[in-house]
Amino acid sequence: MGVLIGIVGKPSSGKTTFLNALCGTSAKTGDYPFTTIDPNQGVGFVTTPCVCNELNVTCQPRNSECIDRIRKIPIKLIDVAGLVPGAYKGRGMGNQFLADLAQADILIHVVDASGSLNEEGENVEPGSHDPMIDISFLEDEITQWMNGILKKDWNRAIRKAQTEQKNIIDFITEKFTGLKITKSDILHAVNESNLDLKNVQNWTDEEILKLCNSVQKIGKPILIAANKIDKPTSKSHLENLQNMFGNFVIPTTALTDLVLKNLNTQRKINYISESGKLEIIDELSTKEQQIILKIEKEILLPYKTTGVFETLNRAVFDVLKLIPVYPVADSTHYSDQDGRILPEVFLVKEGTTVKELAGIIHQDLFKNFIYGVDAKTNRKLSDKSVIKFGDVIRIVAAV
Ligand SMILES: Nc1nc2c(ncn2[C@@H]2O[C@H](COP(=O)(O)OP(=O)(O)OP(=O)(O)O)[C@@H](O)[C@H]2O)c(=O)[nH]1
Ligand SMILES: [Mg+2]
Repeated sequence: MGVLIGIVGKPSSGKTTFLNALCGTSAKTGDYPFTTIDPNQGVGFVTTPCVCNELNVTCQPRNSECIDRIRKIPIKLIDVAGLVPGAYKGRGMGNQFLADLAQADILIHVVDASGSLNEEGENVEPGSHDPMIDISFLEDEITQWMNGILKKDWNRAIRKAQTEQKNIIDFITEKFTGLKITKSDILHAVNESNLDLKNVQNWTDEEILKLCNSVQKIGKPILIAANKIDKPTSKSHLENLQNMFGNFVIPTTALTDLVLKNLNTQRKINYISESGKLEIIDELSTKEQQIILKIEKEILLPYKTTGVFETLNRAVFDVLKLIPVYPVADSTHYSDQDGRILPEVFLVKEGTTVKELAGIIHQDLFKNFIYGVDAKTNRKLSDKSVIKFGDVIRIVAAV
């Protein structure tokens, strides 16, 4: 359970550096393709204003942190091997990494915006490779991977489903079992693809591929981190990407974030990645001073931050549209049974009902659900009431 973010992209685009910057991990990075073979995992965090401010209480978080009334909520990340065209057929590191992404809710595509690597992640004349190509091939690979899963034993499975009079949406959902794709994602994708559910045996290969592309867009959306913006050749590519994909592109420099975090750990600077705030607190070598000056001028002044943290927050709140909710056992004191105030925060999909929240907390609460209580207003909530951003909720269940 919990949110999992997959970091994907061609070799050497900076995926592992991105993970290390976000999670404080020290997984191996390198300027040659396929440095990563087995996936690396880490835990980063997203932030949201904590409800303790509005309620004027001091919270005692257990599954998260609260610093200056900002909740830091942990998020799991997985960084996989570089992806090359034809990976779904086994090229490069092949299909394995696709399986590693099965449990991901969203993918962050780390792109080399400086255009200095070809599709295989090999060095080319800086600026000469168009990152637009990487974006279409990556989406294509994920779609083809899903297509392979859906089409496996397609004709036989369709006949069987029809004899058993199985609902076709259920049938497709089952095909994607284990890929964290829901029935409502499939329904949405089928509707978007204009496919005739009564005529499934006549769907063409092209139509099925189109369906898989919709399933990918809905079930595993991709946010683009235009990385290496510290390199001069990234400027024009970044503009093109932003013109094409708008808000789905975030300018980033993972290496810069990591350099600043390392200096922060050494207590030479105070650096807050979330805001881009930087302050020198100890003597720096001439080389370090030059690095800081360059970063301030070329990154923090024009872009405000290195973009790394923003990518994660945007993935969780803007793309996945998750909202924070604080379950409590005592709605008067906003606490758990032990009197701990606002101990937990959960991230749930917009539109989640109170009863669904009960199920997320514990299956027993779902089974024995009676009603919910909005702790801010003390109002009773029915099973179908929809959770709002920052709600504090008590679930009342039969014991
Ligand atoms: N200039 C610059 N270099 C970067 C940035 N991010 C990563 N790099 C460098 O790019 C190279 C590749 O970084 P990795 O993090 O190993 O890339 P990867 O995508 O994990 O590569 P594979 O595991 O081989 O697929 C390393 O030399 C990094 O230091 C960045 O923002 N700017
Ligand atoms: Mg790597």
